[in-house]
Amino acid sequence: MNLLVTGGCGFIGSNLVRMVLAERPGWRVVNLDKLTYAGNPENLADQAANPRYRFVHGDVADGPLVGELLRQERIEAVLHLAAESHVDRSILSAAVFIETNVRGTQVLLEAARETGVGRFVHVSTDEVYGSLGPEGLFTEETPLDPSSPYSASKAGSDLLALAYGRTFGVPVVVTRCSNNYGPYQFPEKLIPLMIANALRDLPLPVYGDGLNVRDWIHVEDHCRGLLAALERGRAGEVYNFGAASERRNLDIVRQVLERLGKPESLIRFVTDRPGHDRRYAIDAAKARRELSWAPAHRFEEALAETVRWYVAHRPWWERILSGASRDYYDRQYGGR
Ligand code: NAD
Ligand code: TDX
Repeated sequence: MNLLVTGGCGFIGSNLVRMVLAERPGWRVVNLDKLTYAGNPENLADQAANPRYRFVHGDVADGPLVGELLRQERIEAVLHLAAESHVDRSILSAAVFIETNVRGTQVLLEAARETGVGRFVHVSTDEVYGSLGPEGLFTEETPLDPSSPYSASKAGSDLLALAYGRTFGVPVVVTRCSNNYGPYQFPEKLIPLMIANALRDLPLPVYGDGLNVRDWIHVEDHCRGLLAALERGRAGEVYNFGAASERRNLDIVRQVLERLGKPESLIRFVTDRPGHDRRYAIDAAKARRELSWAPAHRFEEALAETVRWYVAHRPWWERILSGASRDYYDRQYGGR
């Protein structure tokens, strides 16, 4: 099988490429990644010499490049992860989210249509459903109601993917997963940011009252779900992934501090994120039933293991934080 992974140098993509190469010995993986601020080839340095792996530096929105790559590599399946992925950045500057997430997805779908790929997994997010109140879960039938430019761009790309399925017969599967955590997550997202700040005795910026709820899933469980969707998903269908691990942000921040032996006085309540969704929670019954998928990690143990990973890989995140992302950090948190 010749597989194209887009965004393979990011957090989920790099975990996924490593898993595929280890667990699907007959597969060849081509990784198309633009190497934005979030793309780090170091995440896959251990695979650079693998003869079944090829990295291509390029933009998913570059039509001629994408078409040529699919033909030249005889791509049979696509796992599309490339995206601008951070809500706060989409609030500061939305245009690139439309360019990559919406237009980039359409360009890939068009190339998949032209070359007749056998499966196209579009990797989306539970954020397209908007916010829940205190009760209830997102199912695949929940209406789309995105709150941020990021989630609106993901909802737009989901609809394009499903439309390419209906209109042109592209065998598309859309997946919507809850918040991921684990190794190689860019230290702008809640868990790695809080670990990196706590380790440097810097303030931990908690938005609003800290009582917003996210439904956490370990990145390996998500990656296994994506493989299951690729291999067993029905074309034209949507599958939610989640691990039934709802936690309040403040409780996670406290757990991180406790694990690191740092004081709660590092917590700083800062201005809330505009349009901040209150609660996400996933009903993953369809994926369990149809894909024979189930998450394997339990949150508290896996969070402890994740904290240990960031402690052991301090040079990895320090290199990232010392670079261009510093400017973003100053813009996002500077006035607070
Ligand atoms: P990430 O920001 O860590 O990685 C994104 C990757 O895409 C980077 O390597 C980046 O260089 C690449 N990229 C960005 N624009 C590109 C372009 N125009 N062309 C080619 N490559 C480009 O993101 P992530 O957290 O790994 O998320 C991956 C996917 O999973 C995204 O589509 C995201 O919406 C989705 N998702 C993420 C989560 C989560 O909790 N992180 C949850 C559900 C869904
Ligand atoms: O500094 C912070 N302080 C804070 O309180 C940051 C960065 C976040 N938060 C809060 C906001 C959210 O309630 O923590 C929660 C999680 O925030 P993020 O890590 O930014 O994730 P979220 O906005 O929930 O989106 C994530 O999950 C779904 C990913 O970034 C998306 O790519 C994915 O689609």
